[in-house]
Amino acid sequence: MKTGIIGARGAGKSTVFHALTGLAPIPGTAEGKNRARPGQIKVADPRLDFLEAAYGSKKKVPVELTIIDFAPNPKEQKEGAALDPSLLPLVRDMDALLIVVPQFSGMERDLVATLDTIEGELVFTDFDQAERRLERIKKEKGSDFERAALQKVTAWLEQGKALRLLDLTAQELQTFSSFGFLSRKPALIAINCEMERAASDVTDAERDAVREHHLEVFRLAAAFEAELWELDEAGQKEMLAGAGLSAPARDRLIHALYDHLGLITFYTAGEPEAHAWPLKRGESALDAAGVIHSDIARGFIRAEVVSYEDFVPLKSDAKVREAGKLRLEGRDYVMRDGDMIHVRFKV
Ligand SMILES: Nc1nc2c(ncn2[C@@H]2O[C@H](COP(=O)(O)OP(=O)(O)OP(=O)(O)O)[C@@H](O)[C@H]2O)c(=O)[nH]1
Ligand SMILES: [Mg+2]
Repeated sequence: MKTGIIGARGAGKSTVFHALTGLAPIPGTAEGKNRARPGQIKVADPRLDFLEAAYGSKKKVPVELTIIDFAPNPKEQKEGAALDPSLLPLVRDMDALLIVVPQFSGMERDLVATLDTIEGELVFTDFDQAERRLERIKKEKGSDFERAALQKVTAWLEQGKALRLLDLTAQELQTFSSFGFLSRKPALIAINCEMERAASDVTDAERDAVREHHLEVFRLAAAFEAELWELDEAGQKEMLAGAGLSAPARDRLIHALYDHLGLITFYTAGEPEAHAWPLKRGESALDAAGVIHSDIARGFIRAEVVSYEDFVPLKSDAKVREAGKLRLEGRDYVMRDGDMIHVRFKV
């Protein structure tokens, strides 16, 4: 899961990255691969802590989400634009976007207007890409399906609408799988504000405007939260409470990402390690096996599943079996949030 941060020059993208990952921005101009800097957020998970304790696991492996900070070239990124075009190949590779809208002293931008501008930019970028592709395959034999799909897409984009809002068939999605259309990516809006306003709610009008685009929005005070990394846990709690916040922004971001991307968590737990894994809602036991290891998916025989709720009062595999709470499931079983799974497989 890779989420890339975009937004206007100086909107506070690198400060948001620092706030979320604890990694300070690299000074100076970056080049090549270094223009995309990854940072990890470990997802805090009380269920995983419980499993670690119940099994006496030697190791705990939480879900990690990857956040990417890009280094835009000020000569390439136009004033007010959310993207440096020379970064496009890197941004197309993201699973989701985090769009930073600045509302701190010295840089106040109206949410709705900024969102409209950025959406327009994403739509135009996709339109341009689709048009170029159409031009290239215009006379190619055997490209009828792709041509028709691209025409459907360009007709939609021409109306200024994001691809997020367009129904595409499974086959069309397959055709576009390597395109990385920007206006199709799930995106979260992060309003980067001063500490005093971090705890205030997004207004109904703002939320409605955002939802119209099928997006989600939350507030954070990036500069304030970046400073938290210098304190111990107790100090952080105190600082957050002082600002009227119950949790750091990274927790709120994770919840928003999980909701917005339709993710669930499943577990593999035992004495060696207690491991949490992310999965898309609706995916199967076979998909889950593939997330763990491709060999396990290839040799899949069946899955032994117990739900976390059933495990909690029993606290051991033996008791789970005794109580008849262990289920045998096939490859098509649709995984549920909190499932603990043991895959039987042969290679
Ligand atoms: N007061 C305040 N200042 C901030 C906040 N976030 C960022 N800034 C300031 O805004 C300036 C730009 O922040 P960056 O995080 O470098 O912005 P950026 O979007 O990464 O900038 P580019 O990568 O150059 O486009 C810096 O001087 C930050 O200190 C904030 O929440 N509050
Ligand atoms: Mg930056």
